[in-house]
Amino acid sequence: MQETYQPHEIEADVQSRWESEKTFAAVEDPSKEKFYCLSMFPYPSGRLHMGHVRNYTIGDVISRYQRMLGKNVLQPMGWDAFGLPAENAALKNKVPPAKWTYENIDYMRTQLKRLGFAYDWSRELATCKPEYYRWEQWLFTKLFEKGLVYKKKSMVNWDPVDQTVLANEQVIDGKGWRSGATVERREISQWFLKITQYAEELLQCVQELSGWPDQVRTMQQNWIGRSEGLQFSFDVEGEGCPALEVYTTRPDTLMGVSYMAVAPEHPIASIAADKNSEVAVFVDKCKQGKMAEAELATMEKEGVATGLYAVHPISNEKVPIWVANFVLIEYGTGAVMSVPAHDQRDFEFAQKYDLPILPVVFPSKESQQCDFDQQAFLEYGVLKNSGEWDGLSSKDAFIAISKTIEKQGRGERRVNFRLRDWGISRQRYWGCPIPMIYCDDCGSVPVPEKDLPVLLPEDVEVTGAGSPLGSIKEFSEVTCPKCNQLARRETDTFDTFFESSWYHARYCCVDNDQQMLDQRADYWLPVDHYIGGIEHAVLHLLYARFFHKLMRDEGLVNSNEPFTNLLTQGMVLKDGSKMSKSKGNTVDPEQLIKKFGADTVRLFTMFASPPDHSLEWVDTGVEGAARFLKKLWRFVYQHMQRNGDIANPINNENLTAKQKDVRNKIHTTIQKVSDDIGRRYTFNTAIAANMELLNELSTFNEDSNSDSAIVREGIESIILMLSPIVPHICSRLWAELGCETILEDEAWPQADSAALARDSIELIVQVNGKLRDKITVAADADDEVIQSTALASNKIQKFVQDKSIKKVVVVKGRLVNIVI
Ligand code: ANZ
Ligand code: ZN
Repeated sequence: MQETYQPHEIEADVQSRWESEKTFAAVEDPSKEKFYCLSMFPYPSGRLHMGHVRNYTIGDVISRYQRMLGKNVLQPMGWDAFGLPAENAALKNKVPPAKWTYENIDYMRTQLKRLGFAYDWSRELATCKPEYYRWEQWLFTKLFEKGLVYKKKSMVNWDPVDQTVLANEQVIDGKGWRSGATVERREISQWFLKITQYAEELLQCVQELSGWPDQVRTMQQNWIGRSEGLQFSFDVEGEGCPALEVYTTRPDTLMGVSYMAVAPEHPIASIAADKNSEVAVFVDKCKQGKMAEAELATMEKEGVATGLYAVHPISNEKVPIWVANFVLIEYGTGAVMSVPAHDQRDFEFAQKYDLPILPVVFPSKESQQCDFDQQAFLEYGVLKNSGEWDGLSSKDAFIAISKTIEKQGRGERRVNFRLRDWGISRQRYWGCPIPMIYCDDCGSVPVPEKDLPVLLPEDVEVTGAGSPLGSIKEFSEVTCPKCNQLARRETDTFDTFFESSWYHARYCCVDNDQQMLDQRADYWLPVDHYIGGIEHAVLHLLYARFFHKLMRDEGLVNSNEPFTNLLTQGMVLKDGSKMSKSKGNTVDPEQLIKKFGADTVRLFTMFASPPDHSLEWVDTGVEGAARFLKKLWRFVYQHMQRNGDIANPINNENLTAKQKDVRNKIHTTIQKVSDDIGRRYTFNTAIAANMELLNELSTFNEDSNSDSAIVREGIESIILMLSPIVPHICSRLWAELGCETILEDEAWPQADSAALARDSIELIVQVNGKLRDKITVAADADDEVIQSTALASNKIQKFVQDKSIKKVVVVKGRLVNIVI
């Protein structure tokens, strides 16, 4: 054994053994319990960053630990390879996006291998390859046949100078990122997937995802946003004006309506704009600014009166109709009945424009408070100022008022979801072509199965002015599959969330070129543990859950949900802010690996904080991790110098007190670390416990063969326990110890109960504070055992006899006091 720790030599050697022996190739074996561990695959941006390293180390620790528990583990890796950055890079460097992407993949693959992750590389996939995306094209055509796909007009960001559609992230302060031109909103026709048809099931199943963080479950629920309410119409005064349909979750507040508000895109706004220039100006202004939903909550509420009036369905009074920027055209009916006394947005708007505030719901409990001059009262309560409904609770009034409106034939109660259908068309080049053909006679025709995949031409020049696909005749000019006349191919591509929605399933059978999925998917799925960033808590996870259900309904998988357990890692920070290129505070993992080796980098990222917390990067922390590995190495080296690779058996009976103490430490550490890694996922405390154990072993002199046997037991335990985290050094040390097995085939260590039980100890027993006896119990006996041992003593029995016992106080390690 070498005297000094040489990480680079060791890591290269161990990795080449893993590769040549295919140590981590996963083979389906129905006789073994499977464990599918998946880390979110990276976008091949060029280089790994610390966030990747941390995420993938977490996944690797879980995978390797599960393998040691005897599970049949699958841990795959691949590339989320389509997307905008490739197009931007192409523009900048004049290389085709495909070339840029493939080069990045090669580079990052080498980096991942250098970190020693236990991936089954034979299952690697890249979503930009036809072997992959052909199957999502195929599924899309199936969904089209099922009516789960449709086309409708929807708004995009239009750059009038570059003549191109911009992604949201390409619009900076309302201007095109390249041209600087003011971005316009344009309506164009796009494809949608009917995710709303699965809204109820997606919501229901969230409740069963007990292996997910509560925070993520709540975010999913809020995004789906189920609400129960009443949808009904108000008549509108004036000739030719259609009735105004609204959706409300608070029909109990109907008598408090003081105005109506419609979205700027609502037909009534257009009617008013034709007659009234002030309305027209306002509507135009609203259409320009694109509005993220988050902004809506905080933005200044603005509006303008249309001059039109609705008629209240109960009081028959005139209610003014306003156009307001806080009403969304996409939600509900794009119009609301405004009740300023009970809705905060309506309240602020009413104050600003001096509209009446009519309270109709009042507190029913003392704990509730209201001050209608200050703010809206949002809670349920008791009705007043509401005629025949006065005195009813909000709940009862909800039903009673809804019934009245339903009887009038104005509408009905219904369930609404915030969730919108998923717009999947992107006017981008570097994505999966949407497999549709437009024919003048036949309309939209899906590409027949025999013509799939629709190949994306890879050797193209990107100019920034629109997608190049439109001008490539060989791509866009086709014959109609139905009538054979000249037709046009769709030149839009899928939203890249499409690819990441089903890669978890494809890993199970990447080599199948006949089918999207086969029965191997049902062996591995669902994913047992999924690890990734919190930034994917809503969209990616929702789309992947949706796709899983689509695939299930297509008979491709038999599970309902894709991910049983979810771990969302925290951010990697430096100097208190997120590591990012734009802030210039990144730490390059490659440099660190060059300097210290992969194990040190892995150790530090796991030691610095628990995985779901943010990690504050400190350079000295990495050095500390390197020092610990050196110390471990030296300790094993010294033991080997004294003792060689002899492994003597240990007989727990014949040990000295000191020896028993050390064994006890070893085995309590095994217990703790098993819990830290297996249940709590606190790898930092697992590492700390091993450091402590190593310290304890270091203070113990090896004076006899049985001393050495115990030290060796300690060393073996540390190596096994740290092997998921720092696999290279552990693998080598294991071999140095002369073990015949390879470390990767070893089982997780089990705590020895004989070693866990401490020696017996003596306790004083008092009755009413007076010493009456002494008892002997096991050192780790719990209070119950101590109490019953004390009460069973003959001497004590004499004092207690038939008197009733008020209480028994146990002072750990010292005494028992019985109060009678
Ligand atoms: C009257 C009312 C009175 C409302 C009241 C609330 C409180 P959720 O729960 O998210 O479904 N609303 C409906 N459509 C809207 C749109 N397109 N843009 C903006 N707001 C809209 O919210 C439903 C409530 O949000 C509806 O109930 C409506 O305001 C508003 F004391 O109607 B409510
Ligand atoms: Zn045709």
